[in-house]
Amino acid sequence: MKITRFRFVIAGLTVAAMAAGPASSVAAVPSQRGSAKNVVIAQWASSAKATSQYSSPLWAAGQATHKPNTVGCGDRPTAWASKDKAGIDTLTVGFKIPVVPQMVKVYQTYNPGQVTKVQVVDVKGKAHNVYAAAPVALVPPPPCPVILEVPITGVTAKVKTVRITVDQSVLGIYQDEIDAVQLVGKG
Ligand SMILES: [Ca+2]
Repeated sequence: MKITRFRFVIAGLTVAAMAAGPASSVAAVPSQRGSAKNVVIAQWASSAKATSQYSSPLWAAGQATHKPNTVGCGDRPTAWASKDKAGIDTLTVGFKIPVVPQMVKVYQTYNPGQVTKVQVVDVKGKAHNVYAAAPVALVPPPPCPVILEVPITGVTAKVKTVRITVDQSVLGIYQDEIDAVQLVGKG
C-alpha cells in the first residue's frame, strides 16, 4: 500500500497525518471550513496506566506515552515493562483527540511478539476487539523497533483509549517492553 504523509497544524497542535491509497487521494485534505473533521490524524498516547509496572518512573506505564524515545532495542527504562517477567498484563493508553480508528501501532523494543490482544475503547465506553494472537517467538530477531501494526475496520465510533495485553507466560523470554503507541484515525 502506498502511504502518503502530510502534516497539519490544527488549533496549535501539530499532528502527523497520513492517508492510505493513491497519491492523489484527498482523504487527508481538511474540510472547507478548516476544521479537523475528516482529517486522518496520527497521534501518540498522552496518558497511560497498566495492570502492573516494573518500577516508577523507569519502566512505568507512562514510558509508553509520547513519541518513541528508546534508543535501539533491549531492556531499556524508557519503555513500559510489566512487574512480572512472566505476567499477563494490560497497558491502557489514552489519546487527546477522539478519532474513528484506522490503525494502532505498538512499538516494541524488548522481547516482541507477546502482544496477544488489542482493544479500542470508544467514547461510550464500549471495547472493540481488533487484534488477537498467540505469543510467537520472532526468530531471527526483526529490525528494531518491532512495530505491531493493527489495521482497524468496522469501528465507526470515535475512540481515544487503546488496551494492549501481553502474555509473557508462554515463551519464557521476559517482558515485552513497549516504548510507544500510536493511534491513526479520522478526527
Ligand atoms: Ca518511551
